[in-house]
Amino acid sequence: MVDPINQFDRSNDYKKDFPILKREVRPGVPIVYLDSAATSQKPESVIAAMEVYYRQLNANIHRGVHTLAEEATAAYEGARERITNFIGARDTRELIFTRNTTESINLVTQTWGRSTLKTGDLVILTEMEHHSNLVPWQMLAAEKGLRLEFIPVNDDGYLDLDVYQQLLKLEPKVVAFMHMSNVLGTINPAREIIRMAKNAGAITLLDAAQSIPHFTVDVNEVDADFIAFSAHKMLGPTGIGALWGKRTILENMPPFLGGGDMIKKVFLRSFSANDLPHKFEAGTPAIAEAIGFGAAVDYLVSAGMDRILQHEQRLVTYALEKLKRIHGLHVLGPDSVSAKGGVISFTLEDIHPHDIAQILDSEGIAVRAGHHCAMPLHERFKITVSTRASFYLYNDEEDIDHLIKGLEKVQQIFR
Ligand code: C6P
Repeated sequence: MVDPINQFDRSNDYKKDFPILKREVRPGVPIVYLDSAATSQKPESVIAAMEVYYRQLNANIHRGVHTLAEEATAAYEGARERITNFIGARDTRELIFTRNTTESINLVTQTWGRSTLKTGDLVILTEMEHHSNLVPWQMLAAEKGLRLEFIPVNDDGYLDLDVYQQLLKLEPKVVAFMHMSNVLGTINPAREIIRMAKNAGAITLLDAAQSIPHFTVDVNEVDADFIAFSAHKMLGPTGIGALWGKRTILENMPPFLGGGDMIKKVFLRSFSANDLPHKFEAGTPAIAEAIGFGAAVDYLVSAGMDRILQHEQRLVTYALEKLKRIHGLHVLGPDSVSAKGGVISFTLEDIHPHDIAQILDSEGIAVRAGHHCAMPLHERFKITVSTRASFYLYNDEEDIDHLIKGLEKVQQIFR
């Protein structure tokens, strides 16, 4: 009998669905794409869905009564429905299209935060946050006189939940944190963190930019009040993301941007806001991108989220095993896959990550070098930058073998 998981691992049929993975970066040098945490590649079906919109359906939505407008609206709203289902939600009014995770978080700080929080209120974040879940809160804190506290990260790359427990005694109004670290790969125990926050009476925001693309996130199970994510990290196009929020909270929030589509009635000196989700979607939205986002979700559903996580953890196990043998290489974060997704950041002796990434690029290997928009986290580990390899369903062991060979070349050059 064929073991479906093993077969998935060895043959990796998914690669063939991604046209870009067939290209060479230079003649004779095929691409080895290990930068999916920055943005994922797009399968043929996503590219085709967007092309169909432009070739056959192109019209503005929610406005016209002509055939094209009706079909485009149905495709856009159909995508919203599929994405809503994908995260286990039941009500499409709770799924707001934004530009990306960053905009989703800013929507929360600028509407819910600005209208609800008061001077002296406490917001709990973590030391591992991406700048997207730090700077919007810092901006609001400066405007409203809020206090910010941070759950520390221990040396192994996990959040210190004992300190968190103590911080909760200070009665925070908000706990906002990332589900999976884009640097350490740590998968935080979201359900537990949210349960503790709720017991303390706080509203919760989950930055799911790196989790929803790679494993099942069910909104009912994690029970956050807000969840932010981006299409481009989950096989979809750039320029579109989503904010999911609990309806009772969204309904009481003031609108974000003002303009067309977000209104019910407009007078010269006032307006009334539209119903959810349109209240938060001002102006002509990213229609083709929403349709591409829907197609991306279809692809992920047919691949199977559990298989994707299993596959990536298998790759991480394989990669960690090989990386450990490289002298002078230090992996940041958990060295066990049980709480780690498909992200490995590391330092290699005192070789600058930009040099490492450049040499790897000469071999066709794409990795990310720098602070990965997490400067405070790097500071926590007393470094400024690192090199990061990240995986998705289209990667295989061969890609990792290329990475290891590339790193050996880096060492030879610097020796
Ligand atoms: N991280 C990375 O290379 P946007 O840019 O809005 O789509 O996503 C922002 C974001 C928020 N949270 C986390 C955990 C993220 O990883 C990211 C994006 C990319 O790590 C680009 S900096």
